[in-house]
Amino acid sequence: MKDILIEKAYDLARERYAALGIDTDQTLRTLQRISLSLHCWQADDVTGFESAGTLTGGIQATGNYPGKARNIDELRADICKAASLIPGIHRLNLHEIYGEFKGGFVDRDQVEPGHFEGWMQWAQEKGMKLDFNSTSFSHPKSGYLSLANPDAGIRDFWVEHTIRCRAIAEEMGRRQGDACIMNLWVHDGSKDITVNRMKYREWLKDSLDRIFACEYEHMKDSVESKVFGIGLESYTVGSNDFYIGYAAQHNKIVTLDTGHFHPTESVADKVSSLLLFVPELMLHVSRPVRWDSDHVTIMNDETLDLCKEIVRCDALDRVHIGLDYFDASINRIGAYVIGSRATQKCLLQALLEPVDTLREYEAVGMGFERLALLEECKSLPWNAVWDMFCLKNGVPVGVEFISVVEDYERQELSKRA
Ligand code: RNT
Ligand code: ZN
Repeated sequence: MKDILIEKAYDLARERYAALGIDTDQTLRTLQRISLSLHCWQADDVTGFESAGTLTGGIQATGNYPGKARNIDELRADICKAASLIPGIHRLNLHEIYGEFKGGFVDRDQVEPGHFEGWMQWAQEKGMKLDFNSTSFSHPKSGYLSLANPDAGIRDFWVEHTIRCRAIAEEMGRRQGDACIMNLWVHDGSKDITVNRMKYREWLKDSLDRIFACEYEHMKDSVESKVFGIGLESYTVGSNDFYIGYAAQHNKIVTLDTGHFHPTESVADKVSSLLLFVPELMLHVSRPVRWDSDHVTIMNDETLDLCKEIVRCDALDRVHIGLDYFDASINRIGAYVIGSRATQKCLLQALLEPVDTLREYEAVGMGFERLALLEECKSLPWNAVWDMFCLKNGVPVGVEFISVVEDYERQELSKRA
């Protein structure tokens, strides 16, 4: 699209929004400051570089579209390509199984910051900050239970793993001069009716207490619940209630994965409640289709509502926005770009909301006016502001990124067996 057309459309949009008291120039500056935490695992279907084993832990990447990243170099190239099509400066969210093990096998209770030295250097060169995750799945000792395993030896193994992951996150945070968030999600659960639900939760709580015993300065802990995993349908040790209680008591960040709740539950509505009791939130923005399917995030009502709640709570500095989906059925770089840009479009619309006026209406019971304005906001020219954001950031505007992804597929991805 011609720059002049984008500028003209933006000027008109600026006036439309100004009439409602919204300064779009300011909005662009605010959006510029929001970094997404891009999940490294979309490029290779959550495989990582530890072993070529299968994905376990109740999660699944479905599809076999060609071009999956097979090694660190390919993964890094893919992430750079995706990042070049997403406006703004973003973070990278790594899992422990993405360490640089240089052909050797490093078990999870042996991992060290040195295995991420290459990532830390690479991230610094690229101007990307890192977040981190311990990895309980895809390992012979995973079974159905890791940190909540009745076998003390297995619990100790995973406690040691997670303690080491926190030390890695601390090193990442120290080096990048900005806290690294380490997310803890374990798949622990049971396929069938469980009659000692309390016992496993006691073990999980005890393991967490041991893991968090050491205080760090440059990393922050977040804990992620879910409803159920595949093969673990009847009981999840780390449920929502469990982690909300734990996080509130221990001042930890709660991770809200948008696929980890009952399908009609509003994740957006959790933001204001949680922020009264826990310091910060981490999001795993995803798209559940009938279950925690991890479809590519799109600009749907759920994501829009979530972003609006963050802005309405004035909580942009307390909510970290990560993505978590893994679609192996389409071009994986395209999947990154679609999901990231969709999340940013939702944030933009949230920032463009005339919330002061809406709140004035609400305060005096002007329900019709509030609903009318909310409806009108949906068709205001936010897309002209979005196009300007892309233009200013030097990334393709509108559909232009599609052909860039196609070229990359022809030149790079198609050569991967
Ligand atoms: C699984 C959780 C978890 C993982 C990633 C790979 O249901 O959402 O966050 O998707 O850590
Ligand atoms: Zn998640």
